[in-house]
Amino acid sequence: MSYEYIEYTKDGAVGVLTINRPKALNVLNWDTLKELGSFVENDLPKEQLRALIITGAGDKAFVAGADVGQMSKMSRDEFKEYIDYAHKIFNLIENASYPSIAAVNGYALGGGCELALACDLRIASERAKMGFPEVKLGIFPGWGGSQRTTRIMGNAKAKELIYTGEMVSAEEALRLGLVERVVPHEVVMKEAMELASSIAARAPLAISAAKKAINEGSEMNLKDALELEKNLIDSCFDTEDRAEGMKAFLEKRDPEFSGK
Ligand code: CO8
Repeated sequence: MSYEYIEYTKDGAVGVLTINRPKALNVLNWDTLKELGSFVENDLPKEQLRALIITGAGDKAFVAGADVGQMSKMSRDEFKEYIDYAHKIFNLIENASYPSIAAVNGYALGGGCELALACDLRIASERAKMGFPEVKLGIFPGWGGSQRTTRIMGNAKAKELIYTGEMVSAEEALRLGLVERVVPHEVVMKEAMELASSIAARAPLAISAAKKAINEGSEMNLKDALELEKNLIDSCFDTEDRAEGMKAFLEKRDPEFSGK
C-alpha cells in the first residue's frame, strides 16, 4: 500500500512514524487512521526494529484528535467502525513486542491523546497541550482514553480531565503522569531519539518480556502477575542475549545484542 498521510523513516534500529497532515493538525480522519493502521499492522518492518517513535508533522500538533467533521456525518455503523478500528490499532501499538514512544510535539487532543497513551512512553514539547475535549462534542474519550487515562493517573484526576474537557499544559501533563518528560520544543525529537536509542541498545527480547510482564501483569492480581513474571524471566534464560549480556559484563565491555 502507498501512504499519503504517514511517513516512515528509520535511524539505526529506531523507526520514526510521522502522522503527516500538518494543515489539519494531523487529525486522524478515516483515511489517515486507515493508513496508520495498515502500516502498523502490515507494512512496518519489524525486523531489527528495537523502538518506534510516533510523532506529528509540523510545528503545532501531535494529533488533534478524531475528525469532528467526518464524525458529524457518520451513520451509526460508520461511527462504530471508526471506534472499533481505532481500538484495534491502538491495541496493536500497545501490545507490540517493540517499545513505542510518543514524541508529543504540540496538541495531543482527544484521539491524539489516546494514541499517545497507547504508546509505552511519552515525551512532550513544552508547547504541547493535552486533553480530552470530547465531552464538548457530546461524546467521551472512546478510543481507549477513559481506560488508559485512569490506569495512568487514577480515577479522580482522570475524571477531572475528562469531565471538564479542558486542555492541560505540558507541565501539568507531567505532573498528572500523562507524559514522562517535558523538553524544550526544538529538541523534542532529539530527546525522543536519544531515549529510543538508549532502549534500542539494550536486550530487545528482555525489553519485550518486561513490556509483556508490565502490561499483562498490571491487569492481574498480584499472585497471577508474579507467576507471569516468573514464566517470562525464565524464558530469558535460553536467549543468546542473556548469555552475551552477562558475558560482556564480566569481560568489562559493552554487550552486542542480536535479539536472539
Ligand atoms: N477534527 C476536524 N478538524 C480539525 C480538528 C478535529 N479534531 N482539529 C483541528 N481541525 C482543523 C480545523 O478545523 C482547521 O481546519 P480549516 O483550516 O479547514 O478551518 C485546521 O484543523 C486548523 O485548526 P484551527 O484553525 O482550529 O487551529 P487553531 O490553532 O486555531 O486551534 C485547536 C487549534 C485548539 C487544536 C483547535 O483546532 C481545536 O480545538 N480542534 C479540535 C480538537 C478536538 O476537539 N479534538 C477532539 C476531537 S474528538 C476525538 O478525538 C474523539 C476520539 C474518540 C472517538 C470515539 C468516537 C468515534
